[in-house]
Amino acid sequence: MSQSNRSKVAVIGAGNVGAALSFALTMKGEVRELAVIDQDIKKAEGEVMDLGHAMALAYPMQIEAGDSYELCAGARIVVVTAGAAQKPGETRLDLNKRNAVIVKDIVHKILEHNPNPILIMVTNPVDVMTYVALKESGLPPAQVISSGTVLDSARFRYLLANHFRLDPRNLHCHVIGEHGDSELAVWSRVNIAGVSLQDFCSTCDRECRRVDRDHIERQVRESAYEIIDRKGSTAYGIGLALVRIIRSILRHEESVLTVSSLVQGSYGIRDVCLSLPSIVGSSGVEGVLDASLDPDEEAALHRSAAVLREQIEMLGY
Ligand code: 6V0
Repeated sequence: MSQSNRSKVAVIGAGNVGAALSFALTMKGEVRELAVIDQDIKKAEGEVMDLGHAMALAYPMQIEAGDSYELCAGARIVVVTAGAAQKPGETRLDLNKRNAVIVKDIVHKILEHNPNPILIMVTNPVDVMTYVALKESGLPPAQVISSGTVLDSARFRYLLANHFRLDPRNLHCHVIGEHGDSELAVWSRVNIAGVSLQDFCSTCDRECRRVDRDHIERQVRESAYEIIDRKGSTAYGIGLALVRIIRSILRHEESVLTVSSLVQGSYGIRDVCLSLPSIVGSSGVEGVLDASLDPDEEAALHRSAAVLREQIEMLGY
């Protein structure tokens, strides 16, 4: 890490997510140096020119664009958002295979110029791609993480906060497992300003309906589809979720975030990457909060791990 600039971030992929992340980093003044890399060099250059003009209005930093992985040199964090979108008629497995080829290639190119970064994967299916990046890079598991269900947990907080008419920042609640259809909301641990869900509902005088758990959980799980159906892609939420993770690493905040990383025995699960509440600091994932879950939740987490394990095996790992 001695060669790295502790606040340089490189973003691979200048598409919707890469651009939203770069904009959010610029607006928040989180980094001193930003590199944006895309095989479509004009796209990367266009985004960086546009961001450059915001510099005098936001926070100064150095930004550069290109198609060369040399730009990753010295970055403490490299975020991988490059990937192919699903083609009409293409199966999920075919997309997985295509993105696995892209991710393998990108990871090797990053390491040629930067042997010890923290990798943050975003490309979907993100838990599977995190596993591919881990195996291909040979980096310590703590340093290969993904946005996992950080965004899903934020959606869960937002929806519950709307229900209770409260500030979402006063809600602690997590979505864990796969970032995808088998994910689960951990209702047993919902905490509203220090009060359990059960106690909060029994003392609340707002006369709202009982929390419709299935409805909220379905909304969390399906919101990406709903947004994509309306505007073609999701970007702002994931952009800010990534900024939250990056800040916790660069400032060693040790925030508890549901990033995805290699699970090494929690709840008896091994050799798969999925999201659990994790302590995120300057060396990546520094610990996992794997306190007991309700039996139904633990069973659902095992099912989610099995779904991911099957996808990993289908890629030949
Ligand atoms: P996009 O807008 O199509 O951008 C992808 C970018 O990647 C394009 O600019 C491409 O030129 C570039 N690219 C493709 N292949 C390569 C390569 N080999 N090397 C360099 N650049 C390359 O997609 P968008 O930004 O919307 O999404 C990117 C990925 O993020 C997709 O896999 C999404 O499914 C995934 N998302 C993951 C989320 C999460 O929570 N994990 C959330 C949103 C999107």
